[in-house]
Amino acid sequence: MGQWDRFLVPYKQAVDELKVKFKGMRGQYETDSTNSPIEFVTGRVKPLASIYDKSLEKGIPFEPSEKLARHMQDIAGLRMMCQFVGDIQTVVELLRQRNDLRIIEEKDYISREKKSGYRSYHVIVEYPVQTIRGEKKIVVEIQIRTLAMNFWASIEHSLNYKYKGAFPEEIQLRLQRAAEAAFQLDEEMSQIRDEIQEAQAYFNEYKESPGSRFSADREGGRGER
Ligand code: 0O2
Ligand code: 0O2
Repeated sequence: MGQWDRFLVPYKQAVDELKVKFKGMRGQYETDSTNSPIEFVTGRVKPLASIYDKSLEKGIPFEPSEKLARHMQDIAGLRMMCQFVGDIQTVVELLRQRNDLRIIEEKDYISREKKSGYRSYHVIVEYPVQTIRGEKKIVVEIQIRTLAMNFWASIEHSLNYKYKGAFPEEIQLRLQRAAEAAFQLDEEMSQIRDEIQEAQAYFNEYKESPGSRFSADREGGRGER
């Protein structure tokens, strides 16, 4: 196993463990029949090519080292998606209450969006993983955002990759406007949050009831649709 592979093993472990734990939080809301502030969770270890690009950008030597681990805070990254802007603070509060991780820093790109139009709430944490050589504290970046913010960020990220950050002015302007439109959508949805959640609770209950065409009890279950 190469040096990089060895260096990245605990990062993968941190991502895998936190993914299970965060998905578990969503599961607990479901068990309680309460609307979950978490819609879905994804996670990844930063690909080596991206670590290389970012180390050049930040002027950190590209080598598996303590310095890199300290200065590149998103080698392990988790993303938690929420339906409503208001859910984001609920999720942040849930993270603050946990005793299996320590929050190092919070970055609020929602009240103060980036110049690109990017909105998201970042929580940088230190998470201990147990290895055969003892405990290792891993820095993890958790991005918390709404589905609309995620939609915008995914699109912008792909375009960024294509244009290598040097967007034509027209595209940059449109992206900024699209970011505002996405935020408007979030605001509109927040206005009818109660209505939406009532409908979702009704749908979930109906889905589980015997005889419902969505019921797993019924022959064919979900696959019947
Ligand atoms: P389910 O049953 O689909 O909810 P793994 O390879 O298992 O380690 P994982 O979790 O499958 O990794 O992949 P990843 O890329 O980290 O996370 C993708 C998860 O996010 C998948 O759920 C997708 O279904 C879910 N996802 C992606 N986009 C959306 C979306 O727009 N809405 C919703 N609700 N979920 C989305 P799982 O974990 O496979 O479970
Ligand atoms: P990836 O894996 O390709 O997404 P700092 O040193 O704190 O000033 P740093 O370390 O870049 O700067 O942290 P920042 O800006 O707080 O957050 C980094 C990550 O946030 C990025 O990772 C993106 O995932 C996301 N992000 C930040 N700004 C934007 C943006 O304008 N558009 C999009 N789509 N995402 C953004 P990377 O490094 O891009 O890696």
